[in-house]
Amino acid sequence: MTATALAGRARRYDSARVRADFPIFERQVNGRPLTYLDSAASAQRPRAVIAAVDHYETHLHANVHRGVHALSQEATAAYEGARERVRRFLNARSTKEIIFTRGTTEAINLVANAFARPRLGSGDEIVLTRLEHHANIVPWQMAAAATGATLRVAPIDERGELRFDEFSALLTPRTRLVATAHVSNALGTVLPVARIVAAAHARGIPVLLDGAQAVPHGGADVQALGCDFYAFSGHKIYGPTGIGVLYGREALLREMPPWQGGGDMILSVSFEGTTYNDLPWKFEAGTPNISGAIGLAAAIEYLDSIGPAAVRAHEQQLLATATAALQQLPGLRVIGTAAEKAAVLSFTIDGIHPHDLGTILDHEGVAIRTGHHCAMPVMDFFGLAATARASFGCYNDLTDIDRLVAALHKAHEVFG
Ligand code: C6P
Repeated sequence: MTATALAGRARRYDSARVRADFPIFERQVNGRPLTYLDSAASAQRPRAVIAAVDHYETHLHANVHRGVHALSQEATAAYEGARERVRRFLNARSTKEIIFTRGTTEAINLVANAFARPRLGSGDEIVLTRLEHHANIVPWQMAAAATGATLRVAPIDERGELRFDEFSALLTPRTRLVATAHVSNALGTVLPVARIVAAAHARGIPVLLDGAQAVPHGGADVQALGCDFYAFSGHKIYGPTGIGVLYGREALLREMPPWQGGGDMILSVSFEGTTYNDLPWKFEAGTPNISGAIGLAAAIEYLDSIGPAAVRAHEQQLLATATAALQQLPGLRVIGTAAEKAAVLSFTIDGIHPHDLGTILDHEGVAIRTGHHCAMPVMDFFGLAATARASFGCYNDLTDIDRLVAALHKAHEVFG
């Protein structure tokens, strides 16, 4: 074999090896090998993450930032080390800009409460898109209701792409914030976030990006994106549940009041008054999810060891193959056909309710998500109550697509 061929082979994505890192695939579901196509809801964990959490729980656990004893010091070092790992992953300038949260939802609520509410008044506007997950709608509705502000929603087209000109037209001197998904969870659409940030910043408007569905498919560079806030969840990038991250530009975080009070977010407390801790701890009241942060750092390390770009290229190949295969099936309609998509494939089949589809597929060992995907305005746009959604992760391969297609044929037999 030539050196070039050898190099080509080395570069080839070894999905079998990646899959072997995930012990969940050793089990069967309904007597079948597991075909897991629901990573957009929550991804599976590699052994490296399970081991990191286990090591912490077995050898290191104590509360952080509170003890002079050895265990507390070691737990603190591991927790703050995890923060530094996240900083590097996002290419943030400082760990002061990395706040651990319970997930994307809590990160967005933090910004809605501590950034938006104090700045909003009657007549002010927040601009969203039609593609948002409920987590990037409801906190803004609550903030608007409390302050007299209004939400403006940028429309999408039949492919599930943002109508950029109409989005731009919504940016006015009344706009206080743009909050948009980086990738749509319901359709997979990759939003033109660089253009969105540029258009908003040209008018002095800060931008929050919901990166829950973007980070698993290639990471995110907050300096390159230029956004002011970026949110993501650990469990969608092969880490634990109950841990997530808010990146915030330091200057903005400094100006923001804390949104929850309690231990660890203070420097001193008396009944006369309280002084708040420095960043990032000002926003982390109470004992944090220490093992979750450590597991998240291990997940990032794992993703980096495969290479986010390699994962992305592999998933794109799966998406293209699955889309072509599914489009051959009678009555199947792909919902969301944007030019640029992450590895999310939403579809309907004439005459079969998505929930029935999900149940039949489950009998075949194929896990997909069905329903409105916590994105009811997207469903509403397409005149649907629900879709079936297959989403791909680093451990999927062409066999999973074969099994999905075979299970869909089975559904046709049952309902045909
Ligand atoms: N979407 C899905 O199946 P949490 O629950 O806080 O980890 O993430 C919320 C969230 C926010 N934004 C986007 C774009 C999301 O996709 C999600 C979670 C899952 O699509 C569960 S509803």
